Amino acid sequence: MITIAPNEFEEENEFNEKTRIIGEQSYKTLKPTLSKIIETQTQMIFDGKTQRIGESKESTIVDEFWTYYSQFSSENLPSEERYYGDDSAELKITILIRMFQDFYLERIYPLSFPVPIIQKSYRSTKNKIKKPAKLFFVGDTHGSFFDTIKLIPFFVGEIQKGQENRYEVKIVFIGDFIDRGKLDIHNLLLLMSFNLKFPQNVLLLRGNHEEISINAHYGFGTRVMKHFSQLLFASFNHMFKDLPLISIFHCNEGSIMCLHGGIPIIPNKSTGEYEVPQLNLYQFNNRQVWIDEMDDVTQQILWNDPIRNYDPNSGQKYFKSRRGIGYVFNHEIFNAFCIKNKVDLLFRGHQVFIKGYHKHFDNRFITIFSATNYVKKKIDAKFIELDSGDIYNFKVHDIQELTSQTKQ
Ligand SMILES: [Mn+2]
Repeated sequence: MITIAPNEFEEENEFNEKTRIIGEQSYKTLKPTLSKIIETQTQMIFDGKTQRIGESKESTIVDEFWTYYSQFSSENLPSEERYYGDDSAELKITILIRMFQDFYLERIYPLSFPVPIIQKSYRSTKNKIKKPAKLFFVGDTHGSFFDTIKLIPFFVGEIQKGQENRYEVKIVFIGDFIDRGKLDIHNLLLLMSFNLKFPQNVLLLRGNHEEISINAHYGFGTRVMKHFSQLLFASFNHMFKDLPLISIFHCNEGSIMCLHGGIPIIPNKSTGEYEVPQLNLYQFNNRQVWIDEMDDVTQQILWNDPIRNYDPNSGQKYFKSRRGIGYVFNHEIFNAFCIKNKVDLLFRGHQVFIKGYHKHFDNRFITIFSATNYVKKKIDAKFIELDSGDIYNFKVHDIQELTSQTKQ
């Protein structure tokens, strides 16, 4: 038996019997409401009433949210109790959710496409001086509106620089936008508006908190029910299921993958050995509101972690996670996954590190954490900047060093 050094920042038992029961109850309670949402949406598609971003008057809703959130800064935060327009807030949020869901279902990947992977290629130029793209990766924000409000004006500036100097700018938020921090509804609405305002530049991936048994238990659900309704809580969770799990950027030097948790493992129960899935062949059952209806691979992409203090003499390559769901995996599993899926560099969130990031496995598996306050812990929150022509020399930015400013 090897001893693993205790890690006070690991989310021990984050998923437990209590969360499973709460999740199951919430899911069962919301099921009729969820069916109604699906029915209404399907009818709208049949009636030809779906409207794309930029083609409808509803797009002014995005501008309204965008303008509303522009008044806030780290020094002037919105109240947990007040929402845009108050009386009309729920209706407007519902429209925003619907537009956001359409963005992922229609524009990013079509309804018939089973694998929620977003692929982007930057192989077009071999000239390193002409930079084809700048990529930014943000880890868990967990309702830390205080930090998000600093990040977004910085990114708006970067998008403008990209337009002026003709290179692409992609910003990926790697899940866990809600729970923990009290301003999580605001945090999510701001990120959704940012995504819809700059649809060519911004991507939001699903985290393990964008699932009902977790967000019914860790704060978001309680807040949505208190300030709004069960219907809105159902609408949010119906939308979360359509967020993509993975984004891949193919660059000259190699491919970069982003996902929330970790490498999925298919254990062979009789031999103790394992396989790693080839993701584009794997039959996903990922678009599920509730964790127990997801396939194993999807669950693990959202929940797995790397082993931190690995003893190579132990012979064991993976363990059941102390989080209560999923596995922790070693370097060998990461390498096998990278070979099978042609990945060279991977960025993920999910784990808290006091310095805001951690490089694992020969600096090829990188954890980012992007909230300065996390359950009463002070974190040196970080985000990553990467040039697609020079992927291994990425910059690690300190969120505290960004100044809070009003958006133009
Ligand atoms: Mn997480």
